Amino acid sequence: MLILTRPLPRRFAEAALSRHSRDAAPIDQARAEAQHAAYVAALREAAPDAVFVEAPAADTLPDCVFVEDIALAIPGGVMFTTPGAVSRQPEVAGVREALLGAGLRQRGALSPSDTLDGGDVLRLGELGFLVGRSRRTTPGAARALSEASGLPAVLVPVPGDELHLKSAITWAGPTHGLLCAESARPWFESTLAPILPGGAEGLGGVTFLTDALAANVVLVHKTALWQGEDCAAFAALRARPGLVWRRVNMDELAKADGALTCCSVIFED
Ligand code: CIR
Repeated sequence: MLILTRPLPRRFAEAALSRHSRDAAPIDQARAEAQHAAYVAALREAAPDAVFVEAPAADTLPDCVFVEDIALAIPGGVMFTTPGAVSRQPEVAGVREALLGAGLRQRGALSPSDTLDGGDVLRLGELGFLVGRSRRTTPGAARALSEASGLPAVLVPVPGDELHLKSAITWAGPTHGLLCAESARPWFESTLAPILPGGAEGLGGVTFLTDALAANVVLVHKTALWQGEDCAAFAALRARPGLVWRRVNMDELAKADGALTCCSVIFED
């Protein structure tokens, strides 16, 4: 296993893209750095066998901590994206250098007319990928991902005004199933469930969570990292056997629309 992260840039608090008003939600840089460090430490504890690769610090790229948007783990290697926000496109060079330097093989490529944020790519094991059609990700990107990975990549509109698909839904594996924001339940039932091969049941079912932030979990080996507000449905899900749940808090990064999956890329093979 190889896990990619990137240091929180010094200008994160002042300059990261954010859909929140900075007056209402100013970011505390020191607190964000501490939260990010604790997140990386939790990943290290969950995967003591993993090789950790840190892309070079880049203080001129305020969103570069969100490496998920830049590199996709696919069978046999890595596919690099062209992120949908122009200001984020220079992030790719440092991530590429770090991952190819660590020995990963580059697979596939987007056409120049396509963009893709990894936050829109949800891997569902051997079933392949769901790809969110968002403001950041174009339909052609799903075709390129399917070609590069040899797996199906099914395009699905993102719910409501979510930034990314994984802002509303992630998968905690076959024992715990899909975690979906309660606010996205109508979207799930009308749009997503009908196109899931085998339905939600084939993926271990779905649990709706009152806090959308909590619906974004990182699964590494048998540990699931989670954050946000708890609710009865979530507590019941965590009581199921099969995973160790570890709570981390990245609420400073959430002010810049970052959730847990955004800050790492996990290459399993
Ligand atoms: C952005 O707007 O691109 C960043 N401020 C947040 C990116 C979050 N990434 C993710 O959900 N995968």
